[in-house]
Amino acid sequence: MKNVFLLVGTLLTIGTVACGPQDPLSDEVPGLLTSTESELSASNCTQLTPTSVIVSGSESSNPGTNALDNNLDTRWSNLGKGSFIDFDLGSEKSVSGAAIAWHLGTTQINNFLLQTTLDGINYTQVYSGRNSATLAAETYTFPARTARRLRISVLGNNLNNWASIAEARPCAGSVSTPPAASVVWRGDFETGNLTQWTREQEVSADRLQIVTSPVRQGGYALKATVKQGDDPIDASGNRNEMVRLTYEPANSEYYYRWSTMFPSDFPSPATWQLFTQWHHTGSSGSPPVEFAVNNGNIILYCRSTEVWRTPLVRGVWNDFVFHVKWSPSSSTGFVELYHQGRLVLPKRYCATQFSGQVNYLKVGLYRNSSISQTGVVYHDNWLMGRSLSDVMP
Ligand SMILES: [Ca+2]
Ligand SMILES: [Ca+2]
Repeated sequence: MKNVFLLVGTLLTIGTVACGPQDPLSDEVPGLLTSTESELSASNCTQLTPTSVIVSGSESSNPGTNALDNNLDTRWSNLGKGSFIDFDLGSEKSVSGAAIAWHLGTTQINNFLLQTTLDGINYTQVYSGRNSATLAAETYTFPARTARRLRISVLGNNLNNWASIAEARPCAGSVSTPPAASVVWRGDFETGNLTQWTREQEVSADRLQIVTSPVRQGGYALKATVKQGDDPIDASGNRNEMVRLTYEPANSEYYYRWSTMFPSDFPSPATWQLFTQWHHTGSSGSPPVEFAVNNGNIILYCRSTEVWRTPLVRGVWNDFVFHVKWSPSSSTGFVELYHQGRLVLPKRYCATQFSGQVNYLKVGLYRNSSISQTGVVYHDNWLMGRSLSDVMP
């Protein structure tokens, strides 16, 4: 698709009427300045039409509006490193780049910066680079951000200190939704590795693997494997687990989302196997909050008391949304659980911490050492937030 620079139909505000010296190169390459449609096109740019433009200065014959007149034969020019042209978007908009057709771009290779601002005072540099040797418009991109103005600052070129731009436009950005401020952590494995987590507890790297199938979300999930005898931390039971040091403070309240799949051959004898737990920072006693499989059921324990169970269904993703108030007090702390999109456990008060301790998250598989069959569990889409809307699909 061709994006031709659009003619600007509105009256533009120009910040200068200064008369500077003439660009010594402006007449050196006659014949190269004839506009063609292909030269006016800018790929990878959904052009925004500025409502006004200001410049740091300009030759009287080459004002800033010349960079917006849809004509490659006209240009904005100013002498001096740091000369800038600055476009007002009229309101705050998402921008992700600038398309620029440089005057004499085949011979003048410019060093330039792109900056954006919300308030017109504080500018953030979002790009720095050089143009290719071309008269055609080039698009220079950066991660989408919200801005009121886009500034192009020219720091000289390979031949002189003139800034000369035939046409330029800001490019619209489609802002990828950033995590809401209340999302405090993602552990969805979409980095393609384990780096979202604090550390691993595994006997070897084949026990906690990133896989591309099955996945519940995105392109990657975690495959946790436990074989009899796996004991990476010289403790009771067999395990391989991811650790996230969440350290939720007493009286804090969080929402968690994740999905777990037990494959069709997952063993579930009549003994405990934890797949998600909030472990206390102390070393003795059972973790305050545990999700387990035992004898064909998924069971949630709070301080070792069963508070919910459902039959284990293998080969499907179990989607959990878990709401916890962390407290060592059984009248203050609570758990609340959604499973497969339904509220299955309304607020249930229980002590979710030990007094004087905090908890941290462990995900993978941790089971009674008597189980001989290899166990595999898949985990994906972990997210920790402060509100239900953070974690609900
Ligand atoms: Ca022009
Ligand atoms: Ca994922």
